[in-house]
Amino acid sequence: MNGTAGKKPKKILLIGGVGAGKTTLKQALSDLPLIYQKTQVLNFGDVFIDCPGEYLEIPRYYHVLIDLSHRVAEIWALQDATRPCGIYPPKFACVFKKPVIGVITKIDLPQANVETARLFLNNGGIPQPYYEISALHKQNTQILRTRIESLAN
Ligand SMILES: Nc1nc2c(ncn2[C@@H]2O[C@H](COP(=O)(O)OP(=O)(O)OP(=O)(O)O)[C@@H](O)[C@H]2O)c(=O)[nH]1
Ligand SMILES: [Mg+2]
Repeated sequence: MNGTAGKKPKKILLIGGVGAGKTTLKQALSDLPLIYQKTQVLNFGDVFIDCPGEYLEIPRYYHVLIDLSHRVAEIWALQDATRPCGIYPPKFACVFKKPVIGVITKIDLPQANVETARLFLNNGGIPQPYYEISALHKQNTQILRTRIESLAN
């Protein structure tokens, strides 16, 4: 990761529904090829903890996300802008004792509805402002890189 050489980056937990774009965002920010591979198990990287979307979609796994949150500096909560339903229960972000940062993904797609995605994140108790990005086209991702670099300081 640029700008973090010699420093130990603080970790980020990526949460979001199945297909929200967690792994693609991780790849984009790690300068890895953008290769689709369904996340089947927890993945611990230097910066990101990436988990299967089922951990958010199936309430009996919530405790895993809460346990993982203790290992990270902040949580990035992704919302797919093309998904017509919200995935975060009301005020879900309040269960974490770490900052929760909202990231709206897939804004490049014609069917993306960013306004609705904002409402879903807001309903989940995730505070604005939100990062609105396309990981696939690396649109607005530079600001997230800067965020990671600031965490490493
Ligand atoms: N157009 C577009 N497609 C995206 C974007 N981000 C991810 N995708 C696509 O959405 C699909 C799912 O992306 P993943 O990154 O695997 O989603 P995930 O959140 O890791 O999903 P799970 O591992 O199932 O939890 C892939 O086909 C990606 O290429 C984006 O910003 N724009
Ligand atoms: Mg994944």
